[in-house]
Amino acid sequence: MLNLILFGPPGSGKGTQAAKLIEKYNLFHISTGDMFRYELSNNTELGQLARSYMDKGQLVPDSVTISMLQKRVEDNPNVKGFIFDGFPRTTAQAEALDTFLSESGQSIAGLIELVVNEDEIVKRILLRGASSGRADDNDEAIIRNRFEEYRNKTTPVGIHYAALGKAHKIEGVGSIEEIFDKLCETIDSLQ
Ligand code: B4P
Repeated sequence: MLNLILFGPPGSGKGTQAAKLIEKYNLFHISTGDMFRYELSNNTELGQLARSYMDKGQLVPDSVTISMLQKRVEDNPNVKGFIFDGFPRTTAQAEALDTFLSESGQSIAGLIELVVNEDEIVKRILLRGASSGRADDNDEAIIRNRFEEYRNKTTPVGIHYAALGKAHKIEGVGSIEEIFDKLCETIDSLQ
């Protein structure tokens, strides 16, 4: 199994690149952001809970996120591997992921970080906000709060995998194709 974490700040292009990578490598895409938005659009209890955090640019609590993610992994035992997009976002999520993967003899092959600066992020997300209908994409203060959450709570995840010798960085500014090529080079070096 090839299990990859696509890492980087909000709006760094994780979702954009994951869509291309799953086609090339035939992997199963898990985006926690997409899962929460699905629950939200169906107005489920989980969706309502997630909305109260997402609309403020805050992370949804670990307890909720980890069990949702674990279930999605366990529901798909026969895939070639997973691309985790937007997960893990805290050290507790990373430790939980490592533990439940190891329980089935699996592990993370690598974490690949898309490096993009804050001003570029704000520009991209506001542009997306014009058409996405996402409440968290339309307000610069909320976008900057998402970046702050990333800086405080999510960057330790990169450090966690760097300590295991599994972290890789890629410049995330440039054309989508250029970034995709660099990602593929890194993934091919892991196999
Ligand atoms: P996510 O859905 O993960 O949202 P994101 O960070 O905005 O997306 P991404 O980095 O994938 O950017 P994209 O490719 O779309 O999270 C949303 C919220 O859900 C979080 O704030 C949090 O509240 C909650 N959540 C999710 N996971 C969680 C977890 N594990 N724990 C707790 N809470 C969680 O790209 C962005 C834009 O840039 C697009 O418009 C795209 O077209 C553009 N773009 C992409 N590549 C580009 C390039 N090379 N050049 C120019 N523009 C580019």
